[in-house]
Amino acid sequence: MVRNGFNLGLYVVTDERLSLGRPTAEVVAAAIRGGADAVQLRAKDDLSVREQAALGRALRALTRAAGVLFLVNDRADLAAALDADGVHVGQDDLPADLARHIVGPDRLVGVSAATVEEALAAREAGADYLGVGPIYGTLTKPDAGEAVGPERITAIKARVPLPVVGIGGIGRDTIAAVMAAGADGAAVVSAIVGAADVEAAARDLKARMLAAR
Ligand code: TZP
Ligand code: MG
Repeated sequence: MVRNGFNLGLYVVTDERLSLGRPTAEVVAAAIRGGADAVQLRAKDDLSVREQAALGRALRALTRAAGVLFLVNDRADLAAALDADGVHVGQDDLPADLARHIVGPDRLVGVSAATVEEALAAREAGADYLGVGPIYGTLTKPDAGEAVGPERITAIKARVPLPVVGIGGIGRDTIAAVMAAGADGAAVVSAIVGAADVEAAARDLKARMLAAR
């Protein structure tokens, strides 16, 4: 059961709009070749649920074949229907306890937390891991709020016994600081899906992450 031990490591989050016109399944396949440990399907208003379902089936097949974790952003129903490894919810989505109700006891529920208070509440509601950020400024999520800096990871790890991935503005120049602050992994959108060479970008970030761990 995935909740008994999981490594989010280099956690790639999809964004069709940043993928330079390349199909997301191809981008994800390249990121996996480069060493991605987890993939999150994140499609905001750019894809209908039907389109998300079709893409989700393709990503589930790719990740399963590679032994890579597969999570779905926001939609617990889609995560369960696709037999994903988990769902990731934000502060405006289903709370973790209700997401758990849909995905069941065996799948991961990840929660976005920007503060120690949000992290404690997420743990109380049954979260399995936290996405903490935005660590640095990012153009990818315009409503992400103020950058909290890597020190927020350290503060949350000191109070909340859950795995933490940093997110927001993480790339080749910042991933080491995120890991040094105590993160268990790093979630990356633009620095991977928007790279000219996705596989090389993932490989470089993975090496920097492992060196800093
Ligand atoms: N949540 C907080 S920041 C962010 C999300 C989804 C976007 C991070 O994107 P990038 O391109 O890695 O800065
Ligand atoms: Mg959300």
